[in-house]
Amino acid sequence: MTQERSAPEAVKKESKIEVIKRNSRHLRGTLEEALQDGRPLFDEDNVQVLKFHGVYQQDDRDLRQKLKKEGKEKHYMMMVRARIPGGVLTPEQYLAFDELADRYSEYGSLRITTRQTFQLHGILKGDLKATIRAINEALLTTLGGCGDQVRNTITCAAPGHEAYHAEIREDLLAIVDCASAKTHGYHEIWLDGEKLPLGAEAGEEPLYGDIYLPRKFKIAIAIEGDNCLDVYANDLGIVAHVDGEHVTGYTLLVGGGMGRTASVKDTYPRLATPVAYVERHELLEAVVAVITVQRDYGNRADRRYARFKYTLDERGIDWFRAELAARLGRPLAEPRPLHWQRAHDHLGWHVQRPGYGYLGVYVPNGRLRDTETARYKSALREIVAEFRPSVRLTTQQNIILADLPEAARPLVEQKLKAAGIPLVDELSALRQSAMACVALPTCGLATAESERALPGLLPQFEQLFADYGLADERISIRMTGCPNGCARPYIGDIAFVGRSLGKYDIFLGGDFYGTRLNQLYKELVPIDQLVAEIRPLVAAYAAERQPGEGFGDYCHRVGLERFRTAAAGELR
Ligand code: SRM
Ligand code: SF4
Repeated sequence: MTQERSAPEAVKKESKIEVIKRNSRHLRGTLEEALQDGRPLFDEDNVQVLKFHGVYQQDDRDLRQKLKKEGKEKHYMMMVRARIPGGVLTPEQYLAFDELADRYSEYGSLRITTRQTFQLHGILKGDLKATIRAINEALLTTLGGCGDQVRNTITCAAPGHEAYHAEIREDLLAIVDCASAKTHGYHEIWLDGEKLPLGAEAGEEPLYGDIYLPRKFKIAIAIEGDNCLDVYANDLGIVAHVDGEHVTGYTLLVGGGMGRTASVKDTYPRLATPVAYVERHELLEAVVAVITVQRDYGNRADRRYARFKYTLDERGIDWFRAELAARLGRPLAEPRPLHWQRAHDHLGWHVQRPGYGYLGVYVPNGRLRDTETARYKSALREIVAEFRPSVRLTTQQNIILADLPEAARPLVEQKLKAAGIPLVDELSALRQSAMACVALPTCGLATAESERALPGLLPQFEQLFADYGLADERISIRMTGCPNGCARPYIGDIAFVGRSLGKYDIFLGGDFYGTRLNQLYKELVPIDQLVAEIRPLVAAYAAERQPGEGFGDYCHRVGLERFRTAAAGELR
């Protein structure tokens, strides 16, 4: 395995965060002391170290102004992100999270993320240790939820009885095991683990070394034909080729990423590029080699350019292929051609194996809570407690209840209906594929609403498409509260990217299969004009589309310029 460091380029000047990482003694920082200091917040160095432990320091942004006026400090609270490889949970683990949300989250909710894990928002500093301990007692961790390391590794959440499902799971867990931080500091801080003797930390991180990766690193394993998880948005995308029963090998794609900064013009989203094919037994070695290339060559001076995509674009894909081949000690095989037949989430009832099925349940923006109209949290708790399904969180923020006996299906569906939770046939195609990131009030980077805004927009868009006889069209709408792209907006048919409170940039022309970046259509559009801005394009699409052509494909084919330059109202 290629874990030794090959000579890195001379690093010009390390960014502040690199220094914090280096001084943290493998992520210990002064967290233990800080947890005892009675203050509601952590200092800046510990805030950075905490991310590696799966914790973000936030404040309730709804309260900011009021507290400021009253001369009080912000209402600090933590977001805790678990690491749940492939989104798979036992019923006991699901119930443990459900209870943690009741006990410690100020919002009383659980949030399924676009990388198929759970986030708990609104955890006060004084409850942090108990929360993290409880997650570990449920045999899960938060280490690797965030920070400059390999993040939650994702895969298609749909279960199946064919051997390749188990093989992919095995390969995913091997990657997770190998790419997880090994620091003992996590156990020392949160689980009262015995402390290592001074200096013994030196060899703790064979893969990451003292300063971990230059930036976050995301890995996804898709199954050939099904891009439900947006494989092209990952630093390392892995596509499993199957012969119907077994995995025959994997195609590797590198350099995907969504993040951009609106004011920094040379930051951009990028689709991962296919670079090589590996046999199944070669996968782990290849994954480690790819990670080490980024570890050794990624930009450690300026975090804005530290993602793998910039390393690759700066040096070129040919350079990368040569570097990877050198690290593996053999020439690379060409990537296999990739074809996608589906990309929607696995909602509704599906046969899993004889006598058993799984039910994909739509969760609006991944937020599990009880409201006046839908009791997501309590209904799912009751169902999981009674029927003991295995639970799978999807990368489109939904939930799959797996291993359900067929006889349980009507009972489960009845419970969902009674709780006001729609089944898949009650949902428009548009709603099934819509996603919004968290944004306000917890995200410190949000410049606009997203999770709280999309539910108000969806009925208007449903009406718009219905007006043109397109109610059943599969169209992906994605919304984010800033350009960072947490709901992967730049590969949706339609995206609204928050720029300032109430104003969004509109992006159009991606495709439903997530294989093409969309284009900026209009900037800073007020939220109440989003539907009107899209209407002329929907009208033209309805009139001019080719058979089977998706909305994004149509926009891409005819070009946005025609609509951009049309006088307002002319095409409505
Ligand atoms: Fe994200 C930062 C939420 C998936 C790109 N993301 C953040 C933070 C932690 C804000 C912060 O740094 O203070 C957000 C916390 C909000 C909150 O209150 O919960 C946040 N990101 C999320 C989640 C919860 C969105 C969701 O609605 O589900 C997703 C959690 C995933 C997980 O479980 O690990 C989430 N973020 C993504 C994705 C999608 C993906 O990975 O498939 C992306 C685009 C892909 C990519 O990484 O390029 C993404 N998040 C970012 C970025 C931009 C990174 C960049 O390269 O520029 C940031 C900002 C940063 O890292 O500086 C960010
Ligand atoms: Fe926050 Fe921006 Fe990510 Fe939305 S896209 S969760 S606003 S960082």
